[in-house]
This record gives sequence, structure tokens and C-alpha cells, in this order.
Amino acid sequence: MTAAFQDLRSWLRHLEGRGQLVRLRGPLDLRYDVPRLLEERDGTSAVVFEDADASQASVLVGGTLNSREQMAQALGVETGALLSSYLRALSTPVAPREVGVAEAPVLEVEEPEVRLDRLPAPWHHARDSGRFITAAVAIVCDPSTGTQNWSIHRLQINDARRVGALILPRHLGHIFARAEAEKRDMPVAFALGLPPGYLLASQAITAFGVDEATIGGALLGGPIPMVRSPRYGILVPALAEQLFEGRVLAGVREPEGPFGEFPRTYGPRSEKPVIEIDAHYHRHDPYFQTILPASREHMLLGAIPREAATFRAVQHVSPNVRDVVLSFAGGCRYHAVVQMAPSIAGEAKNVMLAAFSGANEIKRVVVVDEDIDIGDPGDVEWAIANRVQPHRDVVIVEGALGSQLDPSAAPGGITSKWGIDATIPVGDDRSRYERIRTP
Ligand SMILES: Cc1cc2nc3c(=O)[nH]c(=O)nc-3n(C[C@H](O)[C@H](O)[C@H](O)COP(=O)(O)O)c2cc1C
Ligand SMILES: [Mn+2]
Repeated sequence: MTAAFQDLRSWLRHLEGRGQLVRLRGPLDLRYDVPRLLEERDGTSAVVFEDADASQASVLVGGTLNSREQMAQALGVETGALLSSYLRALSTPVAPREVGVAEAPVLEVEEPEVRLDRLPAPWHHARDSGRFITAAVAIVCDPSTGTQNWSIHRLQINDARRVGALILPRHLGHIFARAEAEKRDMPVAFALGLPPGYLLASQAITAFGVDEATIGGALLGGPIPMVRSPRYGILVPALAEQLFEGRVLAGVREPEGPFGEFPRTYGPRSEKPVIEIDAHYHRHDPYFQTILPASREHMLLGAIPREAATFRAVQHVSPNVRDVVLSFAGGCRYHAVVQMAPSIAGEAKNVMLAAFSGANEIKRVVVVDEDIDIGDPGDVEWAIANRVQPHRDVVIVEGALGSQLDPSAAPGGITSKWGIDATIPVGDDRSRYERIRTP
């Protein structure tokens, strides 16, 4: 077991040492070359584009997280302990440590002028509306609780100083709605260029008012060093590659999208909030990080926090749950599989109902027995084929909140949810369900 990685550069060195990072030289087109090269290496290696940025201001890097194994290495734990360490982090938060400017490489350089149009942000998918920043962690302070909130939002580069953002109805959306009701612009800091542990913390499913930086501290085994941002006094990761400060403008909406998203469909064009960027800081020779939407990286960042939140929810109704997985085909968000060993009739259905509350986007829950490999979609289908009577085992809940990015959902992301109890009914003769095997 190694130590957790505290900044992007040390993580990239680790990947390079293991042959899981490639460096590409020569001018590459941000629209036609970069996303294809990222897609080709998706799931295997990170890609550093040495010369993709014509202005040479920063070095583009993508695909920095490719597997559960890499995720575990980034946190300094065994792969099998990912879920348990995330659960532990949720229950034992560690407050960040405030440091001064001298200990904050992210403030080494201040750009004299904000020029978002010069950033090497790629054009990711064919029908996207433009170039997007996809790996920036938005940090805001909620005046009602006095705590900060972390989340990632795609940012469409509108011009040199403005971006458009998709803000789905979660914590950041809630904080912005209150600011807007009071006709206040909302100060925001964007930390860009972070190692997997920080990105994973930003995706935590928590109660409102929990600072994701404290989950990050727990995940990384010690307080995260954070520095006050010069303009708005927001605490930001001192070891990030780049920092942008700005305001989400109250009462302003401009067209944003379409944008290729994690379900492998396009999120539609619509009027969305606008952020004006007031200041740009970075390290010397900074990396510019991008996350290719719908890549393994995007999927895994969604999966692990949701698996942990779902595990927590089902633990409250049963001591017999073993594991939870969100499938890749379901975008690591929509389709959950829960593995358990039911001991009494009805237990699996209660577990299913609890799993729906693990995360809003969960649309289907399948509950299976311990002998099913929940990481193998074929094995899960085998359980459904052989252990399910739909009239008895399928539950449908109508009119729930799902994902706005699900093209089949009604406006606002309203969706039906369904659960399938694919466990052998308690009390049935189990030998009838036994899997054949050769002697
Ligand atoms: C690469 C990536 C891109 C994301 N883009 C968006 C986005 O554009 N809009 C959004 O609302 N959520 C997006 N998310 C999900 C949120 O960051 C995530 O749900 C977060 O936990 C929300 O935090 P909050 O509940 O504190 O607001 C993205 C996640 C990842 C990993
Ligand atoms: Mn939050």
C-alpha cells in the first residue's frame, strides 16, 4: 500500500512509472485530434499533449483515471477496499488545513488578463456547441450554513471571460437559487488540475451542508491544504494546477449545449446560468486537465460515491447486504445491482426500496443473491432469467426525480423507477436454482 496522491503532478509521475501515461508531441487539433486520441486510450492510459496548446501557456492532460485499480492506488488502498474506505471517509470527515500563499503553488502566477478563449479546452464530441472545461471543481460558500460546497460542472467557453454552466438540482443549484432569489451574484472558485482523490471527494453524495473537502481529507488520509482565494476569500486546494475566480450572475441565462454526456447521448441546448470569470491564477508550467465525457474516468467518478451512498442506505434496512455496483452500460448512475443474502421474506424488497434513495439518478435496482457476480452484467441477466417472476418480483414507482440527461425522462428529469428482486424466495427449495458445473 502506498500513500495517497495529493497533487496531479505526482499522480502523473506515478502513472508514467507504471507505463500508464503516454506523451504526444506535435501540434494537435483540439477538435479533431485530441478527443479521438483520448477515446483510443480510454481505460488504459493518461495522455499528455505536449504541444496541443498553441499559446504554450499550459500542457493539456486527459484520461488521468482509467480503472478501479488506479482509483485505489490514488487513494493508497487495496482495490477491494475502495467501497469500505469511501464509506469510512463519509463517516469520519477530516477538516482542511488553511495554509498561506507561500505554501500555495496554485497562486504562483496571476494572469494579467483573463483569456478563457486561449485555454486548451478540447471540443469533445461531434455535436457539442463548442469547447468545454470539464474537470474544474466549483467551490462556493453557502451563507446559510457557513460551509463550502464542491461539485464539477461542464463549462462552455462563451467568450474570453464568460462560461455557461449546467447546474442540475443538487447542492450548488440550491445555493445559487437562494442567491438569485435575493438578486445576488454568487462568488465561485474553480480549481482545475487535481488528482483522483480530490475529484472523487467532489462527487460525494452527502447531506446539504457537508463540505466535500472534509471527505477529501478523510479519503487522502490527512487534512487537505487550502488557501484563501485572493479576490473572494474562498478556501481552495493549494496544490491545484489552476484557479479561476468568478461570479454566477443572478438573473442571467444564455444558450448552452448541446453537449455529449455520460449516457452517451447529447444533453440539449437551453438557456443556462452564466459565470463571469474575474481572475486566473496557476502554477508555473501548469497542466490543463480535461475529462472526456462518457469516458471511464467520468463513469468511475460517478460510480464510487454513488455505490457508497447506496450501500449506506441499504445497510440501514438489512445487515445482509454484501456489495453494490453501478453498471457501465447504465452510465455508472442509472442501474444499480445489490448483492445480499436474504434471511427473511420481504427483506430483498425493502433493500430495493432503500437503494432507490442512494442517489437521485438511480433508475433501476436489481437485487441478487451472493452467488451472482455483480460485476458481470451477463451473470446478473442470468439471475433475472432464472429467479424472477415479474408479477411478483418487479416494483415500479412512478413520478420520481431521476436524471435530466435521460432522454426518456419527462421535463425536469421526472421518471419511473423499477426494481427487480432476483433473489431466490426465502423458503424455496434452493437446489432447483443451483448452477450446473462439470465435475
Ligand atoms: C466529469 C464530471 C462532469 C460533471 N458535470 C456536471 C454538470 O455539468 N452539471 C451538474 O449538475 N453536475 C455535473 N457533474 C456531477 C456533479 O459534479 C456531482 O453530482 C456533484 O456531487 C454534485 O455536488 P453537489 O450535490 O454538492 O452540488 C459532473 C460530474 C463529473 C465527474
Ligand atoms: Mn455538496
